[in-house]
Amino acid sequence: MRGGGAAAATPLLVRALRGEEVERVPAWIMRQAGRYLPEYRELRARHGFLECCTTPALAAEITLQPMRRFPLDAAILFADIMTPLDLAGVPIEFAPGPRLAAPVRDGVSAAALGDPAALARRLEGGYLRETFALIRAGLPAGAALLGFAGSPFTVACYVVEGGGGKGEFPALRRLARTDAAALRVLLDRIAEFTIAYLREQVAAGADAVQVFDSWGGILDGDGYAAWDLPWIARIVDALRPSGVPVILYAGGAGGRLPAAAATGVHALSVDHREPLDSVRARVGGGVVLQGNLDPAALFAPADALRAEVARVLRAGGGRRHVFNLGHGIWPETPMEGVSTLLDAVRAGGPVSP
Ligand code: 1CP
Repeated sequence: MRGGGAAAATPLLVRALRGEEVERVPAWIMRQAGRYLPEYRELRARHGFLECCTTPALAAEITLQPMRRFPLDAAILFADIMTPLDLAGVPIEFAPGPRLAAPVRDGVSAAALGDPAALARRLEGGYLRETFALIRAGLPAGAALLGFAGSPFTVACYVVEGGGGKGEFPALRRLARTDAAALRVLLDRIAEFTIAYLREQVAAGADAVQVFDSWGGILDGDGYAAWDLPWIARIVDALRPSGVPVILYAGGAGGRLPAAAATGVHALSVDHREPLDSVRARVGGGVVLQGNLDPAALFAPADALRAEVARVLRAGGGRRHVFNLGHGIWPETPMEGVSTLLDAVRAGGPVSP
């Protein structure tokens, strides 16, 4: 009974994120609320996407939907990486990915994107408190409640392009070479929105937060160091006094994972391209690793899926590991796959030190 009542109440996921020895590897699934769930599709048929994100009862209901079906170790707030911009008054539509009628491609538009202080005032004590309270009330015992935001670079990809396009984001990559000052103003502005949004999530009771940097991998090494990591580090620094663990999803980071770890994040969520044991050899023992089953594995027959889960657990080494996919779950995913995956992680057995 290490530490008595208060320590016993700390969710398994949070203890794992702190690097403590845990009784088993915790598991949750990126984008676990959403389109593969019939109850989500049913609710979305009656409500708009942005309405779902910012209405406490709807956001809480969608957050809890996967928790009712599956033995997940964390719930993650239902929202989108563009939600803080929407709250700051930037006109955004979803079809189904984000679309901006007025992409930002110069310093004047970047500076006019909205007022971070006004957003912070609007957020403080607002809808997120009610949303988190509703989620907390329905959360299974022992499960953690995660908040999240996009990285400033990844959000800027959509803001400069005006949408997702082919995922290459040429408009932003061109801007970095033609008007670096404008891109800096934009990233500063988005980082301020993000810090206000994450601070409010922490105040509302988030046990940990994840920063989704889905697109940093499109940059070359110098670009990653220049345009992505400094703004992630700023967010980590801003949250450090709260003591709340920060997970960074570093999609496509590959060889730059050690640089990503140097931002001071508690955990790195890595994509499926490389086994966790070889990632561990490069990043050292100081950071928790999260991941990294290929989302396509959920379509495999149950035995093959179990074997892949076992392989990921072995590569994770049983300690300083949080089980997850290497990227968000696909909308067509069969639900049996999710059950098989989570049962297999739990059956992975007690962790040997
Ligand atoms: O029709 C609908 O219902 C909208 C589809 C949808 C959903 C369900 C979008 C539009 N966003 C979301 C929810 C969402 N987005 C969540 C909460 C779900 C959960 O975790 O349970 C999260 C964490 C996100 C984060 C997000 N949005 C990322 C980062 C994670 C990743 O997968 O890389 C990114 C890149 C986005 C942008 C976005 N929003 C929506 C779509 C379809 C996309 C990506 C497509 C594109 O690039 O065009």
